[in-house]
Amino acid sequence: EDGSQLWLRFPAKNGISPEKIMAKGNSPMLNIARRELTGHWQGQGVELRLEKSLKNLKDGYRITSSSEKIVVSAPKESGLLYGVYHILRLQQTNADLNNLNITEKPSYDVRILNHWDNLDGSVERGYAGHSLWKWEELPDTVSPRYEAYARANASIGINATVLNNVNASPNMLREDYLKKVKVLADIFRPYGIKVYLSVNFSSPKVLGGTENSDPLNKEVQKWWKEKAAEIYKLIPDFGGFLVKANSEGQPGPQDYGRTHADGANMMADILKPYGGIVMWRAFVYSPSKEDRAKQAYLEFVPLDGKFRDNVIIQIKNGPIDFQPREAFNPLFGALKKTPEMVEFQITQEYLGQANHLAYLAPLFKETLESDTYANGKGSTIAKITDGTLRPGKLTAISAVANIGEDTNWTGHQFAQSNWYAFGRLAWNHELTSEQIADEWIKMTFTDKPEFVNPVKQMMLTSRETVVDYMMPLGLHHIFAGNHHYGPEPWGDYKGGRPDWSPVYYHQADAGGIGFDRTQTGSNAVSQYFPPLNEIYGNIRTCPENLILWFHHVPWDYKMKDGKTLWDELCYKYDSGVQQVREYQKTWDRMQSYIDEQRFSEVQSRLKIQAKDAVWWKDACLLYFQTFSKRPVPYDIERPVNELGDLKKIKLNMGHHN
Ligand code: BDP
Repeated sequence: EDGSQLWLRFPAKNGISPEKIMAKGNSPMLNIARRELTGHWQGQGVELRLEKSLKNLKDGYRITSSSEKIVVSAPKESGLLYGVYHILRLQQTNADLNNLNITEKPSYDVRILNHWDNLDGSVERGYAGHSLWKWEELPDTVSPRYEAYARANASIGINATVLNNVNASPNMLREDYLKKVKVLADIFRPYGIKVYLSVNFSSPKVLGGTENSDPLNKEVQKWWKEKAAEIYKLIPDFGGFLVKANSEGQPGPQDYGRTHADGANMMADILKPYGGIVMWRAFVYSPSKEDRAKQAYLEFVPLDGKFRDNVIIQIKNGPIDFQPREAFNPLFGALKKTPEMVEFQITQEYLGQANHLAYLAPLFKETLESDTYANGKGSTIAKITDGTLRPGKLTAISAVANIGEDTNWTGHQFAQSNWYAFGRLAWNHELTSEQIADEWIKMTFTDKPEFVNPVKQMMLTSRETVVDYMMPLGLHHIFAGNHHYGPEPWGDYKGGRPDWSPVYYHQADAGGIGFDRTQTGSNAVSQYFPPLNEIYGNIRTCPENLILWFHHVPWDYKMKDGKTLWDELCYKYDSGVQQVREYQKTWDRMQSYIDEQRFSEVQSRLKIQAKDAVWWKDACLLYFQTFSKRPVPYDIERPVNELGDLKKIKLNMGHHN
């Protein structure tokens, strides 16, 4: 039992006989639906019915049932396939299959994974082994995992994938690579998954030998046009481009004095006749005096209204970078005319990578449910991005994948739940974290309540636990420089970019700690709509879980529970450590309910997590204590490390920033 089956553990016995499936047509997609039913469905007969009148459901479907028959009806075949996975999920979680009356419509049109996979097989911020894509073997050798990947995604409603890193190699667009991409696209297509590529803005110059890659240069436009024709000839349903431009050293339109809109529109015009889209990333910041958290907003708000309608701005959930907790990105809602999509990170770059158990649905939900107030109260990020408040626009949601060639796909057995949770929320963002965890546990392990309940509790609290032992109360980016795994709050890379140094983010000094983003500081609060600018800007009303994100707070500041800030910080770190110890106890009690292999793999990773939590707590408290000059409250665990020793730890996990 190695976890390779993910949540797809349908009964081993055969399913119903082919005669009990009523479906017209023989397309590859319908045949997959049939195969899943004959392989695994053990209930009443199933009718799959295409119904044009249900057009409003898009990729969705209806399910009705009696004891004799289940009817899945949908406007498109993709809906029928998703409906089949829905009933299989119901069967697997032991739901009552009679008298069903279900209507499902996806929250987003494009539900997309972003792989940060390089052509050499490495994966940027990947912690589950090498890339799943075997570029050197393709197009001739086809790994069975390509189809398994497509099936897993289809089972949760993911319908799109970007195959390569946003730090894109121009070579991705070379003819030989496109032929490899075509093979993957052909495998994914019957599972309803479209392929997209990250593109390097300098591709025309690098590959085509044009003088430059200026988006207004006719030669450059011609190159892209021909490239698009070549791509669509191979892959007629190709989805489009994802672009990281003028960000962290990547080339972009600004290299030629053009704007992000000039760059995005040039590509959008070329993809438009084919139905392709451009996902243009808002993750831009430069080493200027301006607070990094403000830069995307400053860059993109003036361009609102200047983008083509097949451009969508892809925005990270927070304004810095996938931290355990961030305030939401103020760009959400600020663009009134331009479609916006969220970019989450499933791979746990900043949440303990593949060693720590962190169930991320609560983080995803926290963002989606954040009220931007852009159109008055109730303007949640979910409603801004799903079309409710911006009707008639392209809708999409994305996340950086945590998938690699590891047998269990994601490194940590529990990291599978984050892939699962993203897919489920992309399909229906109203599902709760608890519902999703409940399904996932039952499908992945067992439905015994003695297992489900404690494990669910552990999952539901796990992200907050990571926040507590790493960066409570709104602290952020105090990771060791290149690998983003362990703590380095003392990091001060003199001579380098200030906004890559931890001391830039926590600002600890004798007076207190935290980044002043109020009017007396960077005034990032002004980028939020009223009343949020006031709420965040006032230390008395700012939510305490973001207090050090928005304020420089005196060490003796009285928190709502009456403790001083310093004591509160100590208790938070300690509670993070204690929680992980509880998870170890919880997990050890679960041994008899599941297989030995997955049990012991999780057990040994929890040991690492417990050690790391202490490492974080000691490093941060001992270091911050050099400023606060106050004792660690006497009833919490004493440090077991010396600050000097912790400062010497160098992990060999090299990376650029
Ligand atoms: C950061 C990563 C870096 C990515 C960058 C991005 O550290 O590897 O290239 O984001 O999203 O989180 O472009």
